[in-house]
Amino acid sequence: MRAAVVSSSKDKLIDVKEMPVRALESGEALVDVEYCGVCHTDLHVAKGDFGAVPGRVIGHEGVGVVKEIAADVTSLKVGDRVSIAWFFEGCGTCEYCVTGRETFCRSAKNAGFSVDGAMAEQCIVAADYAVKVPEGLDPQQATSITCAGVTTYKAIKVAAVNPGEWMVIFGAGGLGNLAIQYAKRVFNAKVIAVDVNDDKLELAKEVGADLIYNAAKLDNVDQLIQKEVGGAHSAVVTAVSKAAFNQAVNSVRPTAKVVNVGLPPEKMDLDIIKSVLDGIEVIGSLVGTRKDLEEAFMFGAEGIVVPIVQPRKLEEINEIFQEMEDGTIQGRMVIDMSL
Ligand code: 8ID
Ligand code: ZN
Repeated sequence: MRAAVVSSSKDKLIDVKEMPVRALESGEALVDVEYCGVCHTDLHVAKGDFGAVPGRVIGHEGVGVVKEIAADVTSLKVGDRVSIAWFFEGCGTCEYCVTGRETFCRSAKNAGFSVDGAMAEQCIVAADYAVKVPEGLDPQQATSITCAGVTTYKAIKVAAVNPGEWMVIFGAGGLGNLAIQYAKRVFNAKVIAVDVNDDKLELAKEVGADLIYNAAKLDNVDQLIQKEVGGAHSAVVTAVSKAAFNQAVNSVRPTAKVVNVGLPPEKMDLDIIKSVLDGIEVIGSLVGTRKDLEEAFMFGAEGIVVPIVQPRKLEEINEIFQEMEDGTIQGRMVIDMSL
């Protein structure tokens, strides 16, 4: 099978090459991958931001059809359409797994990082962890919900926003565009989008943002948000820049939750006095559970949330990463394995 593999050469991030497919073991299923979205996390993995993983097949916004199951698998059958997400498998027995916090399982496996992922013609999954894609949801759009959608849907739950409250979303890229849609159309919040790129902000407006700010053109976005709405009730930060995390804390009103989602390999500055006097909570949020993904898919299947996707060839992965670095992608690029 053809696969996108983290390169060990310094000249490029990814090698597209032939890989063998091993035999299935207990509890596993073999999936013929149809599509796989390109998440900024794949770029972090390829660059070694979480530790070098040369030889690893990347990809965790995978969607495909089950081709084969191990003899003991009962949760999937041949022909089912399933997703391949970053949360690939948990231990199933630890305090996190048994209390609805399975993504924090200390021995969780992550597709495209600690185990081979979905940016390949075929992928072996842990059958009980491969969430089914519902009927009526376009498989290409489903890829975006498999990571960008579920991650932002979950982050908004963590932010505990109430209907009619202001939520500020930093970063209007692959995750941010869906964060705006979930915040607006599912949680009924009023949404402020902040990005450094006018095209992304235009698209943010089209999908429902009430207010948009370009942080590259205005150097006091946080103060503008304080002036305009009295500070947001909560913030979700998907930007890949420390500056946005700092601005988020300064954009919210007292007792707000600031939910950290983006993964720039940097440290944020947190004013201790402000955090205490204003009762600000800063919380990390990591993808979503299988149940969160099932819910996030449902809003896609019902047409309430509509991912913006563009099909690309597997061989274009290095160019797509360059476009991601340059900030020129609108919505999500999706590898179409049939191209
Ligand atoms: O579970 C998680 N927490 C999780 C799941 C999936 C992805 C976290 N992530 C992480 C990714 O690893 C990445 O660090 O979320 C981040 C965003 O992923 P993405 O949405 O896939 O990336 P993108 O499409 O490149 O969008 C990033 C946006 O941030 C904007 C860019 O213009 C782009 O639209 N941005 C940047 I870079 N600097 C900004 C700034 N200072 C900014 N927006 C506002 N202010
Ligand atoms: Zn992702």
